[in-house]
Amino acid sequence: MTKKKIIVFMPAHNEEDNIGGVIARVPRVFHSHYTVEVLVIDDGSTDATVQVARVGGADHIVSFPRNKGLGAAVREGLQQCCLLGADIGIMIDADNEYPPEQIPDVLAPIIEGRADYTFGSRFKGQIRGMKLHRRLGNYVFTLLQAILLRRWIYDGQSGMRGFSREAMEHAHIVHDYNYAQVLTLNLVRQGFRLAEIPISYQVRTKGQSFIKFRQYVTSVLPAIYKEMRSPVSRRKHEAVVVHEPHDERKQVYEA
Ligand SMILES: Nc1nc2c(ncn2[C@@H]2O[C@H](COP(=O)(O)OP(=O)(O)O)[C@@H](O)[C@H]2O)c(=O)[nH]1
Ligand SMILES: [Mg+2]
Repeated sequence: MTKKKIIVFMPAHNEEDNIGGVIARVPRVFHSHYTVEVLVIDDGSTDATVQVARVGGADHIVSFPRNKGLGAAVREGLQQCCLLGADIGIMIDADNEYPPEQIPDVLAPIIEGRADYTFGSRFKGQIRGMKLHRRLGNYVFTLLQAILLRRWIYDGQSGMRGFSREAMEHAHIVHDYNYAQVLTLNLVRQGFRLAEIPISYQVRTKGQSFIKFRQYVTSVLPAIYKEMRSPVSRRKHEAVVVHEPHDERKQVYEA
């Protein structure tokens, strides 16, 4: 039997201190029907990110000659996954904040055909080291998405997300600066099924966050407006949020 393919992709900008550790922690064999490959989207890094990724075992590296932004990098990651023949894609930040060991958990609802788009959810799981202002910012932007979608979500800014092939093919990211909110608004509005899986998160100990409050707010809010104004055609599924209970065995589906 020919195996299907999972591609784990990482947007990275100057992550030489972290990316090697993330790649090393990606589980390469966890499902008998799937192979696992690692793709790095290097967004014009000026440090040794590319060399560290290559030595660390990345199967594919795509480099932008100049920094374009995280939204552009994730858009490229989704397109490359399709070009490389992935049946499932999962993005994870290259800064060692999210747990690669939980990739199988985050992908389980997609592998089992219960969801098309998944988050590793920090706020349903465990968070270490997040500052109060970041926590509040996350609550506000998550609440805004919940209101716009009229559905409860827990972690609208997660940097660990899984995608079915169909979701990758149809995802649209309206701005280059970021993807977090507009991607969810876009996919859920199209009717893709979202599931959130609790994960544990540890704020980075090396390198620094790219987020600057003023730039973030003035970029993200207009992009959310633009996304909500753009028409989407709905998929065959009714959009539902599948809340994953901590015990995987007792699944509860909420329409
Ligand atoms: N493509 C791209 N990725 C970036 C940029 N800045 C940061 N990243 C990556 O995006 C991910 C999340 O960035 P980070 O700065 O940690 O954001 P935070 O976790 O929300 O504080 C990491 O993998 C970074 O390497 C950028 O300008 N372009
Ligand atoms: Mg980070």
